[in-house]
Amino acid sequence: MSVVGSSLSGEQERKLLSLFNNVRLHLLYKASVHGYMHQAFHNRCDGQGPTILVAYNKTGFIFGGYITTVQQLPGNSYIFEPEEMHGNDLQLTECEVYRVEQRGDILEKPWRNINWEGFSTKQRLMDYIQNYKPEVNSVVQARVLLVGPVGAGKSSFFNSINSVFKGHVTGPANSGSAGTSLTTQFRTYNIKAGQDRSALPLVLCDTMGLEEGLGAGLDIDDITSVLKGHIQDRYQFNPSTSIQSDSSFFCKSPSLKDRIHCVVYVLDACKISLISAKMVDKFTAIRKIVNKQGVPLLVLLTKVDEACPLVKEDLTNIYISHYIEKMIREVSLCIGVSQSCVVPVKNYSREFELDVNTDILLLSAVVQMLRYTDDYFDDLYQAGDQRPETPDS
Ligand SMILES: Nc1nc2c(ncn2[C@@H]2O[C@H](COP(=O)(O)OP(=O)(O)OP(=O)(O)O)[C@@H](O)[C@H]2O)c(=O)[nH]1
Ligand SMILES: [Mg+2]
Repeated sequence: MSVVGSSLSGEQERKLLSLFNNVRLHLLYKASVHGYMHQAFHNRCDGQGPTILVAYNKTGFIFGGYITTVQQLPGNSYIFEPEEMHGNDLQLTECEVYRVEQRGDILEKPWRNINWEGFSTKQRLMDYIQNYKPEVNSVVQARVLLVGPVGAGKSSFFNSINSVFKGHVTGPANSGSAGTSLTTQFRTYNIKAGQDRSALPLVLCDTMGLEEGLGAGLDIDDITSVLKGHIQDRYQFNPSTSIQSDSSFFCKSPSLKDRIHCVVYVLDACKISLISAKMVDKFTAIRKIVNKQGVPLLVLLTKVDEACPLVKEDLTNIYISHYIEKMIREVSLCIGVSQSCVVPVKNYSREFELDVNTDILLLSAVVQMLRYTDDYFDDLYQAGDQRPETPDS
């Protein structure tokens, strides 16, 4: 693969860098390579954060401008002297756009260790998941509940894990964008793996998205029923009322295998700073219910690719990205969990083919879910209590 090089000389680059404080430049777009088209420019430069545009003309002038976001372009104007700026020559010989990266954007040491050794790591994680056995004889599958705001990536997470075990990207669970939750039913998904396509010892339970308002989105009382194992697959959630005990989807006497063993809050990394106080209140209310049932809680931070350009460019930057590390700290404060409970992932959203690093991150998240499930069973036995036999406690 050929690397696209800058047209700036070393001296010119140093001069440009001296206008900033401790930054480095990353070439995103070069017109002679990527094309002079509007679309090519926006495809490569939108959503990249602060950028600098450098234009070269026939007369030998090098000029340009700095903006914090490409979307900011229309409407912004400043006064300059054309003769001084570009010698009245707008016939460009080249045009480049660089992302301006603060040197502090990248941490010197990863804040969490992960082995990016490609297929061997992926296989090891898949083997761990396939061979997982809950520590209780009466239970063969860990039951993990995904809850979170509308559009956070709950259904996409199931689709992504299913894809990893299928060998290519699939999309059985409805995922996409709508004003309200696209998922309206309670779904309990099995994932098939291995040559005999047997079910993994894991069931991912997908729910309707949470919404701020009362009577909108997933009903909090329904979460209690799901946790206790009362709600069955394909129950149609009703935001204005919780499930009734005479519903055909209501299981009157669930056992330990029907209960939820691990709860996962799914949050969109791009929207952490936008989470409203009302949504935080909802999280707190759910957390109380989850704690009361003695179920461990994990937080899945999705869309890390959209949140951080360094991660979008290369997923293995995730644990050296200063921005993602900051995000994890914010999430842990907002939800009130330790940072080790927050797991970042990138779901498959538009790809056809699998990518090994995406898979490693996704599978690592599942391994955490299984470890937390073990904690749930450990806790049951250590407490010596009879919770499994008395699901209504
Ligand atoms: N780039 C990117 N897009 C994602 C990621 N996860 C989900 N998406 C996209 O986000 C949108 C919403 O994802 P869903 O999986 O439908 O979200 P959900 O939480 O199930 O939403 P509801 O069922 O509506 O509550 C879809 O367009 C996905 O393709 C991710 O990690 N990265
Ligand atoms: Mg969904």
